[in-house]
Amino acid sequence: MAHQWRGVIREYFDRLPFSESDAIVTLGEGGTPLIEAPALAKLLDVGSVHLKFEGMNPTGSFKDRGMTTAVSKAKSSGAKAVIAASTGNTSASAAAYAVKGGMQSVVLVPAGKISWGKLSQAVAHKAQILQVKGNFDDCLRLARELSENYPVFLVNSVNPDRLQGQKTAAFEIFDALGYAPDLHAMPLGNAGNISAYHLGYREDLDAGRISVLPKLWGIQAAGSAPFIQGSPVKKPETIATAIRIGNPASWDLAQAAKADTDGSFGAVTDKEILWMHRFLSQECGVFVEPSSATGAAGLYKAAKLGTLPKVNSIVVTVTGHGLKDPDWALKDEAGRSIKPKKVAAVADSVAGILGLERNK
Ligand code: AN7
Repeated sequence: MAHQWRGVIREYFDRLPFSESDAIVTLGEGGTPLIEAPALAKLLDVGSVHLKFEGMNPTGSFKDRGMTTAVSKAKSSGAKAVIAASTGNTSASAAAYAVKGGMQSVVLVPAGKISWGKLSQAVAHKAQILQVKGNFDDCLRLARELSENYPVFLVNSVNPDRLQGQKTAAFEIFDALGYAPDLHAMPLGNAGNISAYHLGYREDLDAGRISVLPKLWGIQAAGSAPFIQGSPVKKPETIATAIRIGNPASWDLAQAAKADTDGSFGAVTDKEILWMHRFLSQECGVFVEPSSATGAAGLYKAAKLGTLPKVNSIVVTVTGHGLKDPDWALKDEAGRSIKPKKVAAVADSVAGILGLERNK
């Protein structure tokens, strides 16, 4: 019988604050693959590692899970327009879901600091895009202020409906494995995602599906690491533009996630991020945007330092697709651009270049 995944609201209807009279705006998000990564397990010297590949969502990032819930609630409340501040992925997602829901979208992005893949999505989905002279934190302050005083509905993760949708990733991991991992790592930016996983695993615990919460690890870019510094960072800098955030909105929720799960925050340099970005593509077959390699990079750093706790199973969320920000894949470790060789269309000469010997 034909079956198609119906998106996270319908798949987890009984665990989300929705009723039959609510509008459901969906693009079929969720149901993303949980991919075993033995090469990473070997690198970390643990029993198993699975990658939750959130780049497989309809707009190419984990944001779609929370966007279906936030935009559905906006639609149900009669909103005509939604607004979001974004380092790129939220704007792509908000723009697409607004179109699906028949609404206008307004997105505020830091000028010159979002990848062109993400910008192209917001343009394609006819968002009203404004490049703000400032960073993400300025964009979010503006978006909040506008939504408080004008008829635009805020769909950033400070909107609790976002976390409701995003928590479904934790449910999916339990449903796929039949258990919760011992440790779960992810990149940490505005802190919506780690807060949502905490919510999801907590509900699994309270429902008796799992007996222990996975240790939640949130990893930041070293130049943009307020959770390591212990206070907001005024001028965040990193090549991982998705997580170039100095003043995370879900500060308290992230602290609670760490405390409640015996978790940890960490930071890795841009070089460490790019190293893991390459490792995931070359050894695991999973192409992610650089920011998305941050969680795995933090684990590898801990393993090298001997601070990775003795655990058997690990899940790493890789949050966005490699095609979002593909320039980094076209550079080698020294930063030189990689240009595939041009050849004449002659088999023998191509074989010679490839170093192949003719079959006997
Ligand atoms: C690929 O799009 O904040 O800690 O405005 O795009 O929940 O913020 C994106 C964040 C990780 C961090 N990985 O997650 C935005 C935005 C990717 C991201 C994060 C983001 P949070």
